[in-house]
Amino acid sequence: MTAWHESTLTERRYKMKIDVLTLFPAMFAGPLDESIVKRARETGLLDLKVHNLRDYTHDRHKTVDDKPFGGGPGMLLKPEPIFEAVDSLAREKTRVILLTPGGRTFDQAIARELTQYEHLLLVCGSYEGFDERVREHLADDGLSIGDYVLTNGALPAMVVIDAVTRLLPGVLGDDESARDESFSHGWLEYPHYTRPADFRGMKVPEVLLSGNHAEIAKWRVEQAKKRTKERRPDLLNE
Ligand code: 21W
Repeated sequence: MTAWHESTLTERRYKMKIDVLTLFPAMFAGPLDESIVKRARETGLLDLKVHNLRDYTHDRHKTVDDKPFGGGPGMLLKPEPIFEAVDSLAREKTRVILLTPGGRTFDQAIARELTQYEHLLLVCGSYEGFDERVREHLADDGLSIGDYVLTNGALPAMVVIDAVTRLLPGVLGDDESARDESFSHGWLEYPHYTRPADFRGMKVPEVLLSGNHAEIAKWRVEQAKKRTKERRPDLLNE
């Protein structure tokens, strides 16, 4: 089978579009202009644009928040600017995702799932969060990155973008991708060492210097299991 057939049949879709809606667009300068995400953007595999929610207001003060009906502390994001922004940015195939503490907890399986969409619109939470009508009528999904309290959804959006981008076809080299697959079997990684074999009296385990590849493979599996049992027993029952 020729290379031409291969690439035709494996149906690799190139270029993902990600739009981000946030009150803090300046936070996104830096993390997404470095490393692998930078390369993905430069090679055209990722088309990323960050939009300021305030640009979708119409009043003089660019108001994006208001008090909750029924009382209580804090402010909520008003629905109008968010609906207007999503109406203007979303297209037929857009997946609209809220970054919100009450969302599904983001993990590697969700990252893989998100690579299947050609357009993501990430809407960052701020203040006490969203008016429920945004959740109910505008969003396709909601994501949290874990059980800790952040100031807003910008860092979570960057975490999602980073994790999804490196999974897009063509973003990692063949080497990196293959390595990645071999480590996604649910255990923590075994210990790694590089030269020197003796650094300030701290020695690399003898087996790794032995050249016995069967022994090395066995040692690595044992170490990975031991580590996982000690540090992440939750991974063993999945
Ligand atoms: C933090 C908004 C707390 C609202 C108890 C019940 C997006 C986030 C965010 C923020 C509250 C994510 C309250 C992990 C995060 C985010 C800002 C709610 C009142 N307390 N993933 N209700 N952690 N955070 N506070 O904080 O928008 S994804």
